[in-house]
Amino acid sequence: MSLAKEQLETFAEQGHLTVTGLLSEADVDKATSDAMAWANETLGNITPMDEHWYLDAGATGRHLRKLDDPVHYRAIFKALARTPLLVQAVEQLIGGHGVTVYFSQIFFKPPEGGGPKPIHQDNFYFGPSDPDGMVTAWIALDDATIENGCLYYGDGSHKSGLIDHIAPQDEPFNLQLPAEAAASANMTATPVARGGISFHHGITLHGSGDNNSSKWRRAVAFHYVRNDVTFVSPAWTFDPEMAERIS
Ligand SMILES: O=C(O)CCC(=O)C(=O)O
Repeated sequence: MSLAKEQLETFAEQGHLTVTGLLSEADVDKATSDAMAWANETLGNITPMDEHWYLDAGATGRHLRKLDDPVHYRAIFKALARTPLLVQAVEQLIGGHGVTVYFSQIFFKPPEGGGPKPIHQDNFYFGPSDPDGMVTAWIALDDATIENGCLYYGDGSHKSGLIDHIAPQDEPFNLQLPAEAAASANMTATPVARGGISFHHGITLHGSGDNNSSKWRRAVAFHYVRNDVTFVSPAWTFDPEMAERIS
């Protein structure tokens, strides 16, 4: 068991939990280097159509804002998602009947202007049959601070259910709470040290700020689902071929 009873209680109460010590520094180093190598390869080949979706509009210079499905495409991330202590923690949080990484994403948030991620709920994107059957493990590849755009969470917001999201015309890739709901959400900054993991429930409100610093704020998110869960009301179509069964 990698999580203590108090940690499970915190997750149940707050809808998120930050944990350190589940990953080795060497594994985080390897993941960060591989993320940058993949980003550079991608930047060399990106199609004009994908530019709008994947480039960070706020950044100084030409940088990606994200890349999808590292667990499917990159051996290092596939291995990272199988780290035994991490998988044990996930199974404690969503149940021990086997889990799959349904989707995964690297968030780059480059220095000097990397853009924000508006407030949203992951379950709005995925629409799982059991709202408690998914958890995101968000892994800090750099120290995530208020200055470089750490996550913000609505503490306890997973108890209030899903809210309808909108897809703004200029950024349809950022499904998000309508302005009024976002303005009234009570969000708490949650800095995470490099290598730390912030787990969040699929309904927990979360988002992140701009990167106003000279440092990167890179992170990878593994969206784990319990194997008996189906997707009954997704906002988007996710390619099931990208899913990687873990246990
Ligand atoms: O890293 C970010 O800024 C956003 C992360 C996120 O939305 C997620 O992990 O679900």
